[in-house]
Amino acid sequence: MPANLPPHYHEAEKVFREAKTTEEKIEAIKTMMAIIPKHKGTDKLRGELRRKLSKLKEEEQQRKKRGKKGSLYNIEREGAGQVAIVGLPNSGKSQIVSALTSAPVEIADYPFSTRTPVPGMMTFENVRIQLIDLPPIEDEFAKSWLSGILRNCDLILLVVDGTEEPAIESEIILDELLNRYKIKAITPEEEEVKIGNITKRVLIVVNKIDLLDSDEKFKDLEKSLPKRFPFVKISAKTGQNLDILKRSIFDLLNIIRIYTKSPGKEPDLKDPVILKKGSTVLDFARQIHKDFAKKLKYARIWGKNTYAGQRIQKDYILHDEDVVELHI
Ligand SMILES: Nc1nc2c(ncn2[C@@H]2O[C@H](COP(=O)(O)OP(=O)(O)OP(=O)(O)O)[C@@H](O)[C@H]2O)c(=O)[nH]1
Ligand SMILES: [Mg+2]
Repeated sequence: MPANLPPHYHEAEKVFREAKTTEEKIEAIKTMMAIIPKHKGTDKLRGELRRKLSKLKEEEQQRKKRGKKGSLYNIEREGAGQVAIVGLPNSGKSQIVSALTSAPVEIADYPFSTRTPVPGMMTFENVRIQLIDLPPIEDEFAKSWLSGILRNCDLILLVVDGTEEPAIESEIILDELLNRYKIKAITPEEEEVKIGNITKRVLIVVNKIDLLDSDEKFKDLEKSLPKRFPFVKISAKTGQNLDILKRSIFDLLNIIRIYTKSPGKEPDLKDPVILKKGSTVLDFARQIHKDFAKKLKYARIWGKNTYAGQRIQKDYILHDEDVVELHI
């Protein structure tokens, strides 16, 4: 470091060292560059400052880009699961979200009416599940942020128009998911894989069945799909089979509801703890409090496969709607 730097410079350097944000750092470096005397002895230092400044500017730009995307289109997860609604234009995606939630979606008889993601909460029994209305899957403008939402969600509803060709539409959407978004659709029986292509469970929703007078198309659908994906046929307009749709969404989320109970008291049936299918008593305790998990000795259970109050060990695998009393 050259010895002949003015005191101002060292002050500016201190500001730089203490700066917390990239913006503050950029300002401090600019000040340092303005103060530093320009001669041979400071050549190296000035070069370093210039490099630092351009790196910081780049960082700042990246951050701004991310911030913009994040604040507009990153949908924060709420409730017991997040479900992305995917399909071709006009298949009724927004109508479905409107029928199941109170989200302010736009429904229109022209294609590409939805341009941005709109989240809404659906209630199934005592759980809330988040649905996200999305633009049509082939919307070029949505590609950059749609990818993030599709990769993040827990389940994809693949909505097809029952009055068109549901089998062909399903194939097109499955292809788009794989080729454009690198998402491999899997059936409930298949294992999720975390390496390579991302895998997601899908539920095919054949919509607008109020306009159909035969079941012919479902036979086609079953026959022509490459795998046996689960499907439900509904009318978002008349509400037909929406209860079945809700139950199917819940089932495919692979979650269970566990109710907590304190000794001698009634269980709290309104506010279940949500866990992944296959979770143990220890996982449940961990979810409630990490100290609980450490101190847990045993638990009692009131469930479908056990007798009332049966004592169970920490590695016992829980089932949907079990009531559990933890003993520490
Ligand atoms: N008869 C009938 N019409 C429906 C049904 N669901 C949706 N529609 C109609 O289909 C048209 C398209 O519905 P939207 O929900 O806007 O379709 P979308 O898939 O969200 O369309 P984009 O946002 O453009 O991709 C509207 O005119 C709806 O009223 C249904 O179950 N039955
Ligand atoms: Mg729409």
